[in-house]
Amino acid sequence: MKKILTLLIIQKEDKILLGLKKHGFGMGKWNGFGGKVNKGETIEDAAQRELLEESGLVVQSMEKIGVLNFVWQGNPEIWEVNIFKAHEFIGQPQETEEMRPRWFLLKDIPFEAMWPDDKHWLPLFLENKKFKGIFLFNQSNVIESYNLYES
Ligand code: 95L
Repeated sequence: MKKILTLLIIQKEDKILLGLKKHGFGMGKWNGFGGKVNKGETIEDAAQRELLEESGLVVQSMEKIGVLNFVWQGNPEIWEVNIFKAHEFIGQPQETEEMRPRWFLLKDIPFEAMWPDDKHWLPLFLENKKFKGIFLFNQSNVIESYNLYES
């Protein structure tokens, strides 16, 4: 069982926009914007829709930077997360039911309050290096093992 998901991070000069997830899975962590791809929707359309739903922002162009697979111990689902970067956007970041957006300077990225895989791939992302990888999480959402490579 494979689920296709999106993750979009906006990078402007020396900062990135993240959102504090207010409810549900990953609550309390600073995330990129994204979610599930619906039937009949392209991955790019889903990335833009989720950004709008979660932050109020519209982007017209984005770049695909990476693909990560997440495997969960005790769960047959594999998540394929398609990771995009945008530089330009329309609108002002809005707090939504789901997310509280905030800009972080690249030197102050809150890795301790992010998903633990981020410290591995976000440095590549910030340097526009394309990557692929796979992360195995245990039932406490701790990384058991991973493989990550530039592509
Ligand atoms: N900026 N990174 C994220 O938003 C992120 C990173 N890794 C994850 C791993 C599992 C998961 F369920 C969610 C995320 C996630 N949102």
